[in-house]
This record gives sequence, structure tokens and C-alpha cells, in this order.
Amino acid sequence: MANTTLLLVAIPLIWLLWGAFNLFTNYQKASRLRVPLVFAPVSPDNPMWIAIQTAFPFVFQYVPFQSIPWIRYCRLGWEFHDRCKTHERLGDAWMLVTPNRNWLYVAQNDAAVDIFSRNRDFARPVWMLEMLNVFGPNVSTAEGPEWQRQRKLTATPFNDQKNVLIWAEALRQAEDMLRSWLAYGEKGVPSTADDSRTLALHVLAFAAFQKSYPFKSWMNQNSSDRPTTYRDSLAIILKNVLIILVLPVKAFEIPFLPAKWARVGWAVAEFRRYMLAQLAEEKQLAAEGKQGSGNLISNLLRASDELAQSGQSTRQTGPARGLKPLTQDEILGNVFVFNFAGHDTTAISLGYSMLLMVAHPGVQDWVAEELNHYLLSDDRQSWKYDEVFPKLKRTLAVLLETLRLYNPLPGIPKYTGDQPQVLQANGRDINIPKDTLVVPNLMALHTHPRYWGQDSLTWRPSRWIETSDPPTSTLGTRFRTESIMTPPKGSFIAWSEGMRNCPGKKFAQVEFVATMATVFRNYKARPVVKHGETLDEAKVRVLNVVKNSTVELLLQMKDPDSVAVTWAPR
Ligand code: HEM
Ligand SMILES: *[C@@H]1O[C@H](CO)[C@@H](O)[C@H](O)[C@H]1NC(C)=O
Ligand SMILES: *[C@@H]1O[C@H](CO)[C@@H](O)[C@H](O)[C@H]1NC(C)=O
Ligand SMILES: CC(=O)N[C@H]1CO[C@H](CO)[C@@H](O)[C@@H]1O
Repeated sequence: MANTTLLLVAIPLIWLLWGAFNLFTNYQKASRLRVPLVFAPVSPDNPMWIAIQTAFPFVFQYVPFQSIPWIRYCRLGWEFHDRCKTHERLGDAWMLVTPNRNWLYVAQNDAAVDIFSRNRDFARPVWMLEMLNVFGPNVSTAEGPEWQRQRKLTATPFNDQKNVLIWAEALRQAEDMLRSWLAYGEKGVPSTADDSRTLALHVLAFAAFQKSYPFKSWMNQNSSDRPTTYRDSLAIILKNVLIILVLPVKAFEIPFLPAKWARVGWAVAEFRRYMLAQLAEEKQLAAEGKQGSGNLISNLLRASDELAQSGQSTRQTGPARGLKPLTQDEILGNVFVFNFAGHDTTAISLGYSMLLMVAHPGVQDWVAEELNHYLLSDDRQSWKYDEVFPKLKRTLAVLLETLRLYNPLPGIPKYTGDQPQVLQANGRDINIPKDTLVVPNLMALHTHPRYWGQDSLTWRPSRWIETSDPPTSTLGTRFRTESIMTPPKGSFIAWSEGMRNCPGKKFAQVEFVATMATVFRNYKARPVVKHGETLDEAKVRVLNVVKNSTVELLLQMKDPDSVAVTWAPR
């Protein structure tokens, strides 16, 4: 008994001492950099700490993280709440000293560009993403030559022909979504953010497997049913992704689990089964010398086979010459990562943008002006991707502005690995030791008044549009001269920069613009006012719901369903 008590005291004590010792060692390393230092008792990437925060969020609701500097920076997603405050206080580069590793935060655009372009010096900290290997290795978790190979072999699904398909499917899904929204009438749509998720899921399912699902079908789901379609399994997997990533897959196969958990296991199994079946079918087609179905698996398989073969037989200079074809696990791993990387990011951008538009009717009018100028026919079939998409700049500006302030990823950390590096920031060379995280601070870069002016915290899509025309000119000529403004390089990094940027950037833009165009061309949205509330108060409330966000894996609103939205013809 006494022994147990002793152990109960000794273990945490040793753990604390060990932490304090490491913190001290890291402090000594950090002080050599001669940048301002900030201390944190736990590293923000400590898996145990992340698990505690996600499992017991209510405990942390009452901790005033913001007002206690000592723990402020341990909080998952502190970057979102901090914006550029710490950088304004401490300068363009400062270091977070933790018991685990030191993190150098940088908010200078040139330094950020430098970090992204030196992708060997500042590599992706793969251990943070290792969990993503549930379905096999993948382009996102690989590093070095292995990543290069995978990136080349997986580039095919992102060519411009695919965008035509994405455009058409997004238009179709958005039309369905709009129809279901109109049916709510004065009562208002209670699920704007959820519906945006469904839309993103369906567009992705179409891009991956050319399966088109009716928008409504998801709502009549019975939550204890076994998922039977690719879409359903994917939806369950994405909803429970954190837990799937943390637990081994076998954990879901234990008998007598609660239905909710068993369902996750079924979904994982079904998703794998579906992908394997597709793969077998594609291999069969390829063996018979037939054309592939054109879906994601077919693209990956054929890209890897063709490129690999052409590399072996003819000694030409193609980019993928002599590359080892993707293995089965790698194909599955990549399909999963594409779904994972492409779903929540797009869904979040759509959800936030929708509610921000609801809170800003002026922006709705401004976007509708453009839509009505360029989209003359009500028939969506006539909205051709290559004709229309490049013209809808105001609509695209809504996405850019949302990503500027509400970026789904809180940061894009890089890592010096086993070599020290020199980086120019704070007006001098900083010698960064090995084993240090170097983070271009996305939120700070996106909100710094130096790049975005005094109203940098205001959501104002028109800041992205520049025009050479005097304001007195007619709408027609004004639209012709409007173009998307290019911010200082490195000050907007929503899709990252350099070699390792996001391959799905155009995909996301096409999907977003198609959706917004469908929804806002002929209709206006406003919040349903609560009892005793004015419309202006309701708009402020919506804005507060948007601002009331946290980061779990990605940014999310705490309570998006508290906003009901009614749609009416304009
Ligand atoms: C608004 C939507 C999106 C945003 C903001 C976004 C952002 C990003 C960022 C910042 C990265 C780099 C992450 C890092 O270096 O740690 C990334 C990587 C990636 N994204 Fe996206 N993304 C979006 C949509 C998509 C879509 C639609 C797809 C696919 C359909 C996609 C597929 C990927 C993949 C595969 C990677 C890993 C690339 C590599 O490691 O070489 N993303 N994304
Ligand atoms: C869902 O399915 C279960 C069993 O299949 C059934 O008992 C239940 O009534 C269904 N619920 C709904 C809402 O259909
Ligand atoms: C944010 O949302 C949570 C969850 O709905 C709520 O409890 C909290 O009061 C909200 N905070 C603010 C500042 O509105
Ligand atoms: C974290 C990591 O690198 N995971 C896997 C990524 O892919 C490579 C090669 O395909 C594997 O060796 C890694 O285990």
C-alpha cells in the first residue's frame, strides 16, 4: 500500500523533473539564437496532450488560456486566437521553448518564402503525420526522394481536364443543396455547415470514383446501419478521423463494441474493400489492354505503370523516368490521403464562407453583381468551366478572404532535422540548430497590418480585387479591368508555397466558385432573427458564431448550428 502511494507520487514527480530538465536544456539552446523567447510547459505537438484536449474539451473551456502567458501557447490552435499579437509584441521571429523541441515562429514574408523554397533544409516534420498511414504510405507522409517519386506519380489526377468534371459536379450538387435549402422557407436552414460538408464529400467522391450521389440521400441515414457505399464509409471515416488515426485499426474489430464504434470499424473495412475491388477491376482492364475507367485509382495505377514502363523501355527524359511503380498499399494510402487532405479543408472553407456571407449582405450583393453580369442564362449547363471560371474573380476573392482569416490549417511546420540552418529574419542571420521546428506563422502572416493594412482583421473580400478603372465607369467596363490582387509573396500561404505546396489548390477553387455561383446568383440569404432581436443584431450574432472557433485537427466553429438561414429570391 505504502509502495503504491510512493509510486503515485514518484512517477509524476520524476516526470515533472524530467520535463523541467529538458526545458532547461532547450532554453540553453534557444538563448544562443538571440531572439525573444517564450516558454511553454508542454509541447503543442505532444500526442498525449493533444488527446487530453480533444477528449475533454469541456475541462478546458473554463481555463482562461488567453490571460495566462505561461500556458497560452500550449493550447491546440493558439495561433488562431493569437493572430499576429505575439509577433507585434516580440518581432518577426521568436522562439517557443518547450520540454520537447524548440519552435521558431517567423512572420516575415521573405523569410517564409525562403523556408518554403529550401525544402531540403526545412523538411516536413513527418512524425506529425505518420498517423495518416492507416491505409498505407502516402504522398503526404513521405519525405525526400520517396516523396518526390510519389508526388510525380500522383500528379495526374489534378490536371485541368479533371477541373471540368469537378466544375460540373459541384454545380449539380450545389443546385440540389440550394433546392433543399429553399424548402425550409422562413423556418431557416439549421445545418449550413453540415450541408457544406456533404457537398464537399460528394464532389470528392465524384472526383475519386466518378460516383454521383443525390445530395439529399445522406439525410435519411440510419445511424446504426452498416455503411454499404463508398460515400457512407468515407463520411464516417472522415467524421471520426482523429480517433481512427490515434487508435490501431484492430481496436475497432474487438467484439461487442458499442454500435457507434463498430460502425467506424465497418467503415474502415468497407472503404478498403471498395478500393481493393476497384483496383482489381482496373488491373483487369489494363491486362486486357482496355481503357481505364478514369477514376482516381485508375489514374494512380496507370500513371505509375505507364511511367515506370516508359522509363524502362525507352530511355527518355520524362519526369517520372525509371520510377518504381506505386505498390497496392501506396495506391490505397494515397487515395485516403487525397480524400482526407481534400475534404475537410474545402468543407471548412465553404461552411465559413456561407455564414460570413450571411453576416455580410453587402458582399452577397457585390458577388451577385458579378454573377449576373457573366452568367446570363439560368441554365447551368451553359456555364462552361473554361469560359466562366476565370472571370468570377469576386467569387474567388470570397474564398481567398475566408482562407486568410479562417484557414483550416493552423500552421505549416517545417523541421531542420539533423543539420543546423541559417535563416535571414529580424534583419540578420539567425543560426538555427538541428532538431528545431521552424514555422512560417500562417495566421500572423495573414493578419499582419504590414501586409494587410489597419483593417487586417476585417473580413472584406473586395480587398482582393484591384481595378484600373475610375469608379464612375459603367459596370461592364469595370468588370473587364478587375483582377485579383497579388499580395506580397509569402504573406498569403493558405495552400503553402514552393515544391511541397497543395496539389488540390485549383480543385478547391473550382469547387468553391461553382458552388457559390449556383447559390448566390439568384438568391439572398439572411439569418432567422431570434425573439426580440433585430436583423442587425442577428448579423452580429452570426459573425460571433463564426469567430467562436477552435482547432481540433483543423479549425472548426463551436456552434454553427445555432444559426438558421433563410433563402429568398433576389
Ligand atoms: C481550400 C482548400 C485547401 C487548403 C486550404 C489546402 C491546404 C494545404 C496545405 C497548406 C498543404 C501543405 C501542408 C504541409 O505542408 O504541411 C496541403 C497539402 C496537400 N493537399 Fe491541400 N488544401 C486544400 C484542398 C485540397 C484538395 C481539394 C485536395 C485534393 C483533392 C488536396 C490535397 C492535398 C495533398 C495530397 C497534399 C499533400 C501534398 C504533398 O505532401 O506533397 N488539398 N494542402
Ligand atoms: C434503424 O435501424 C434499426 C435496426 O435496423 C431499427 O430498429 C430502427 O428503427 C431504425 N431507425 C430509423 C430511424 O429508421
Ligand atoms: C462559443 O460556443 C460555445 C458552444 O456553443 C458556447 O458555450 C460559448 O458560450 C460560445 N462563446 C462565445 C464567446 O460566444
Ligand atoms: C512516415 C512515413 O514516412 N511513412 C511511410 C511513408 O512512405 C514510405 C515509403 O513509401 C514508408 O517507408 C514510410 O513508412
